[in-house]
Amino acid sequence: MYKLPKLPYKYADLEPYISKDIMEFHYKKHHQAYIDKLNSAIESIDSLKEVSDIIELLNMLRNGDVPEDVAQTVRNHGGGHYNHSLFWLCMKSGGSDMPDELVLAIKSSYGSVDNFLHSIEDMAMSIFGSGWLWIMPDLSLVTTPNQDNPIMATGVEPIAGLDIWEHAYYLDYKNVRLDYIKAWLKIADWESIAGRYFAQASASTQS
Ligand code: MN3
Repeated sequence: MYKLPKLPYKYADLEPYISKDIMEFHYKKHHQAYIDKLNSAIESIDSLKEVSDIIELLNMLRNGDVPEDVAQTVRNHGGGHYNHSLFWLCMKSGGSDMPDELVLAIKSSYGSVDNFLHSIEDMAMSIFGSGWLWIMPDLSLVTTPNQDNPIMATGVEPIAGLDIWEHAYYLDYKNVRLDYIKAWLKIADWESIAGRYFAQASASTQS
């Protein structure tokens, strides 16, 4: 059975960029609902209820090891659980500076950090309807609709995720998605994102 992960900050800590009201509702209502619906879908399925790692469950989904009658529920709500768990870790009160090594890697792919940040804005703006923007371990940017994520398609874990559902910003920014994206970039926890970048880079060197 899956549980809400502990938030690494308080609901109000991301203000003024994301309000306490959005954080509290997003975490306690939306994320909890994904977990509840995922748990109730798998509680009677022996092969799934023993799996305690959401990444393993999403890989089973990709490999066709989730029974067809619950596959869409696992996709929507298991995706919702994984995506939000990563999303919370990508933010921090006041944000954090990019470590130098990450800056170097970004410059070699994008020419400059500004280009990279503008690419994030452009890609996130291009999403039609609800979805996510992902930063991948090779620093490429990927978008997915609904609560899908790259693990479902390729097994590769993103290093950061940005929630582009209206529930993530409407209360603060109404329909002005770009203002939300720019605000998110001010509270992005680049140290946390870089930690996942370096972990995956060293894992791929060893394999
Ligand atoms: Mn959300």
